[in-house]
Amino acid sequence: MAPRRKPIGRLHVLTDVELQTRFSHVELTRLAIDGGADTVQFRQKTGSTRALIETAREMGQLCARAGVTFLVNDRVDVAIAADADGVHLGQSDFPIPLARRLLGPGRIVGGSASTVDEAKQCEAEGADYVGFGPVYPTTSKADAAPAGGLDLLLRVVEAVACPVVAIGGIGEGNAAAVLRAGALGIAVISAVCCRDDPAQAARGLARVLAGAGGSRG
Ligand code: TZP
Ligand code: MG
Repeated sequence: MAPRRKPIGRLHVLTDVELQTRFSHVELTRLAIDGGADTVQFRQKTGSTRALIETAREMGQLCARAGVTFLVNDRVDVAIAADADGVHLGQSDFPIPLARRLLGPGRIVGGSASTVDEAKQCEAEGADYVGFGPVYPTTSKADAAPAGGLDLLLRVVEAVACPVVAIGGIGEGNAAAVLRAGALGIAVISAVCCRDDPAQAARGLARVLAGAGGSRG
């Protein structure tokens, strides 16, 4: 298959149907795209593999039609089956080098880090970007590390050459500060998925990103 690396994107919306139950993953994908998200990440920790693949395929089609990058959290198998643009892998997920071997250079492999050392390791293992967080306190991830704040984000940005996407407690009020610290972009769950109007919420974040201009990512 020809390489077709999509952009990593600056506004990653992680879809979640546990913190909220009004919208499905597919509906959240539509709303996020409508609001200007340039990356959608399918994040679902439970359910049958078949159901995950089915949902991922639907999400991927919506994203492809809109020119939006589509990533799958944790599951390299689901990403491959759904022809996703890439995966996002945590510290205890599928190893980054193996994911790269399976996905090739044309797909995105992102890695989670909550320390400078983890970020360096993600990059050394071949990650295309580092998802650093939590930057701010969050209740959206049960086993999240303590919030690292802007200082640690800044150190991570300086420690790696690859782009850093910041996550954890980010919303319209603090997104600009995160970008000023050098993040390429932001990844959010509750600031979009748990809002009354997720599309409108995404639009607000997209505006902050547009206002912040380019980045050091
Ligand atoms: N990884 C680090 S913090 C976090 C993840 C998945 C949760 C982010 O959720 P929110 O609601 O944007 O704080
Ligand atoms: Mg994970």
